[in-house]
Amino acid sequence: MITLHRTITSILIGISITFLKVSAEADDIGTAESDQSIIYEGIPDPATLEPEADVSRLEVDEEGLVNLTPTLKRLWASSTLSPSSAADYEVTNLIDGNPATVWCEGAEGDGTSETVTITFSRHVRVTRFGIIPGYDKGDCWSKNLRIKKASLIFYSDKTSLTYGEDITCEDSRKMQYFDMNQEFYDDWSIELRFSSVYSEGAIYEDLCVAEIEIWGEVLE
Ligand SMILES: [Ca+2]
Repeated sequence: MITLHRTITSILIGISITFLKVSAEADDIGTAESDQSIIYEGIPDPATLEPEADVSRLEVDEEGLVNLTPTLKRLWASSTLSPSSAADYEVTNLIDGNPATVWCEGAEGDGTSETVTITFSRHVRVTRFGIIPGYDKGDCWSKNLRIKKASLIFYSDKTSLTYGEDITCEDSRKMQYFDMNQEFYDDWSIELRFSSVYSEGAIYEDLCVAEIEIWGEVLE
């Protein structure tokens, strides 16, 4: 399902779009929060955790892969929808293990070109990327936009590209997995950039994502 043939040209265009987006966002202040940044500062190696430590999200699957999500250093979104009376849409909702809580983009338009950036705190090998590509709560799924296509762009620092892959999601409210094989060192990042959406039934022009998961192995 992953297209492995992303060209350097398209990647460079993507980078240019990033810079353009930064400029555009300067005009959007007041309509959406931006520069959302928080998160896990990293946790100890699972083998060294104290018994009372919360290891609930460090599960190991049948293939021996570790859920690397708790080892993330930073999670950042290019924009975030302002909270409503019903919920907030913070980027941390992407990794809280609850499909009913979501991150929603807060930019003008349908969310294409918006990004979520995941930065690692450890040297890891990522072999599987999982995503629930919409708002997995009641009829919120159909009322909001869902991810159709996105790019996973890998950075060894803020500007140095290492590789990229495209993914296509089903319009289906389940965790969808994409195989990959990429090492990341401390401070290396994956940028998730949305390129098209499903909009059938939507009454809000907000792209929402319920969860992401990153599986692989801790190398050091
Ligand atoms: Ca969630």
